[in-house]
Amino acid sequence: MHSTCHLNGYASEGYTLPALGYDASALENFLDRETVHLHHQKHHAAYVHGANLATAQLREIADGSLPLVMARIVTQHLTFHVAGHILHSIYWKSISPMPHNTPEGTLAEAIARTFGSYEHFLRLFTQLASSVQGSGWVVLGVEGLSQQLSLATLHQHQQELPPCFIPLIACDLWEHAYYLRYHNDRERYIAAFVAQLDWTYAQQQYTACHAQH
Ligand code: MN3
Repeated sequence: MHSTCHLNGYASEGYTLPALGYDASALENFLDRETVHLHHQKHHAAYVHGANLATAQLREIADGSLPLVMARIVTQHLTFHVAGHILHSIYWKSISPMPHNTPEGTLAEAIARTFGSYEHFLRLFTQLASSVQGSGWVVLGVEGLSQQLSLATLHQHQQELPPCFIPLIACDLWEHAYYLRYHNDRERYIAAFVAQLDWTYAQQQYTACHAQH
């Protein structure tokens, strides 16, 4: 049986908000300090809190402290919040103040093999990001069964994502991610995100996934 990929660096007791890894004002070329601060300390933190709350509620449903009929809605809450937490954790690692802006090594080879070239990948990624309606994400990931690179567009945080999909690069397309600086010009935000891409984490994650097989 195949072992499953895991997200590097996030194993912990319960769900915890990871540190940004850089100052909230360090991305000024891309995003203002207020956007980064609110996004991390309020929005991302709320998903962490929601994931822990839903986990505790499931335990209480199981022991009879809460009504059994709540099980379905609470698991839906759990999925929503855990997915939000995971994607935001990847988002903060997808960008950096001093980005390694070009993929290298085995990941670069896989991108060229899968999409034709890095330029073709960027064209596709940008188009998919632009095509998301309402709140959602565009994600480059590894499909865990066949270990192929794959692209996904998500509605909210969790809808339209195949199972066993390990995200490498994630672009948040919810309005809270960009509205203070870019207002309704999401295209400009997407282009700025691509310019700020850092492939360091994606390469580590991709290598770790393949090392398990
Ligand atoms: Mn967000």
